[in-house]
Amino acid sequence: MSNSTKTGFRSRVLFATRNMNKFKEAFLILSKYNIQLDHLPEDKLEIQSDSLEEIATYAVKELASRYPNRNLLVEDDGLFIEALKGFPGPFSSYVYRTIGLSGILKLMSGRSDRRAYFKSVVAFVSPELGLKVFTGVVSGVIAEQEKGSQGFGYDPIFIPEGSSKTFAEMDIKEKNLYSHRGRAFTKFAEWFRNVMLV
Ligand code: ITT
Repeated sequence: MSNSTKTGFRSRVLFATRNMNKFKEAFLILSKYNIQLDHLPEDKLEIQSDSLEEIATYAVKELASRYPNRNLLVEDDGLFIEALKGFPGPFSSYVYRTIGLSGILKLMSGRSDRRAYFKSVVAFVSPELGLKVFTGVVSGVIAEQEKGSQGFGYDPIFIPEGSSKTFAEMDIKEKNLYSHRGRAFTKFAEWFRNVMLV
């Protein structure tokens, strides 16, 4: 019997993201808790806001109007660089697509304060359990140059506290031990397992 059949429809969760890397990382965490994560390759509605919580909450509620009676998840992330007063933060996606990693490294050139953090906000909603928000943060530094070929997005320039490697030099399992996503989805999984008795 497959895992998804065993866990049943009620405890299955739909994760709306266009980013397969995010999905794979989240899938690995939830599978340890016996929670079946299904991929919904759909755009989420992204409002303009300084708050990742507000962006994720709005998006998951809007999704619920299109997919009623389901357990739904969205995740919004940001990279916050201290020396740049939190830039790119909620604009991380736009900044990645425009100036990219080389643009960030240029802005950081000659700066000794390289501290930064990643934040993940996971928003869940279902008719049975209502709305819940989980956050995960990882502190680290911006590398002097791009390193590694795994992962996605800002991974080649972010070194988490406690490691000397960038996220792009780690496989998914190792990245999950440190990452903002690992922390947020672990919080979600512990809560969901308890309420659903998965
Ligand atoms: P969605 O479809 O889920 O929105 P996305 O890739 O657009 O996928 P976000 O808007 O949440 O995701 O992410 C904002 C930016 O931060 C985006 O450029 C990502 O590539 C980047 N990012 C998010 N998580 C990351 C991680 O774990 N490592 C590196 N970059 C990350």
